[in-house]
Amino acid sequence: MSDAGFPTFPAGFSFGVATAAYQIEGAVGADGRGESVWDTFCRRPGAIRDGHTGDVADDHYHRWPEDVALMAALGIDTYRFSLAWPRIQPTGSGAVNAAGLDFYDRIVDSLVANGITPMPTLFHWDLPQPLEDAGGWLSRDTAYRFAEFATIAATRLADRVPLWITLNEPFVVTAFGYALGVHAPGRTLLLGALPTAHHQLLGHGLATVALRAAGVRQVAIANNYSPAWPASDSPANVAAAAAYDTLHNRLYTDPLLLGRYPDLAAFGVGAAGLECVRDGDLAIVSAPIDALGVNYYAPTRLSAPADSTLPFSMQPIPGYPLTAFGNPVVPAGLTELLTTLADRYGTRLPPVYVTENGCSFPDEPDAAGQIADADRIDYLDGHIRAVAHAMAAGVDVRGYLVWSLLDNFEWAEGYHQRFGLVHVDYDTLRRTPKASFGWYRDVISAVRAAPG
Ligand code: IFM
Repeated sequence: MSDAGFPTFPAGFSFGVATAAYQIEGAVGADGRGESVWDTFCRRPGAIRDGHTGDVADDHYHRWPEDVALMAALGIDTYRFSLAWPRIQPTGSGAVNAAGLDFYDRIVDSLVANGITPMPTLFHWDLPQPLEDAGGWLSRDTAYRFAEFATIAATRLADRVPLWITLNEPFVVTAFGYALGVHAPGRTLLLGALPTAHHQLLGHGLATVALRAAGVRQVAIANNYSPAWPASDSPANVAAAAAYDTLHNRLYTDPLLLGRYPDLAAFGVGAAGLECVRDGDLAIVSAPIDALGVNYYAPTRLSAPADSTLPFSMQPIPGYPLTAFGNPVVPAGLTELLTTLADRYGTRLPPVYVTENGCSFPDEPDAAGQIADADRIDYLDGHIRAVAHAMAAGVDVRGYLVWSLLDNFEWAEGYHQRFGLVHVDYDTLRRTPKASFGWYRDVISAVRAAPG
């Protein structure tokens, strides 16, 4: 820990780590797993930096006992991971692959045996390819298939898993996957991608009902948020920031917590809203949830658009250190985000978990084999304090999960961004805890010893 003034957290506050299936598992052809959109996208020339794929990743599929042992050594309360839909239901509908369910069953058992609460995410972007071939999230039917998958997974695992997350970052799926084409499935529909926002949220709502029917006690969704900072006080820049805030932050949360879409007029979407929304959908989308997952990495600075495609343009944020990904390190942005959510949604905001927060740096072992990632320690230290500040301001935050346990496949960046507390040598798959691993372990144990 960095100093004696480290904040306290209430007893019961969860510290943990997060991962996602396609980023760590590898073994894409093992034991009956079906193809996902990411398998397909990785084969598209030029889609992924240096042609990397998730075929092997961290080989967590075979090495998970070692990874659970690492988590036990870290002393975490909660492990957030995702269930690969194509491993469990290879074509996205119909037949279930027993070997896929068995894999997650073993992991859940092992976590529980080690005193770690499993927190699964049902969809962290690896849509079964046959569903994409039928329209993917542009198709309303995918929402119903997702609820069916939720039933299958929860029927097997709900007895040991208290809190389930439906979707991870639906904004990224819509924006990167369907609007800009830099993620799978690589569509470039720009605002034509908006129906995928509604169909994902509908899928979330339908899955919420399905999970509860299968005995799940707590349901959440993990959205990524970014405080939208205008580049100046000029009305045009303030309007640009408001437009970005709507598209990134409000579009995926107003329907959940307020039962309505925000005004999308800035995007040329008329007063009637999204045409794909049917009567009764918003009641399904806004079914009560038990927690909101908040993923935070950095704020976004906006100015009036340079061209007419979108009503904003993104600007660098000067004056802060940068991660290897080029994200500015702004811990206060996390406090701002959490207090803004509380102000915006008031009593409708359920308890919050910070379900992802972390940073990539070019960590490599030194001559002695040590990975001295002081910049990650600074990052995490600042952001954990930022959570404490938000809690002191009255925000009900119940947990904080570091992205990520292991270095892993960072989507279009391949293996070039290392986010792990544990270094992975991609030639040997050897795991080496970085200095931040020991630091986080000590934070968790000190916080437990002195609850606030
Ligand atoms: O690696 C991703 C993760 O899959 C979703 N949230 C952001 C992380 C870092 O970019």
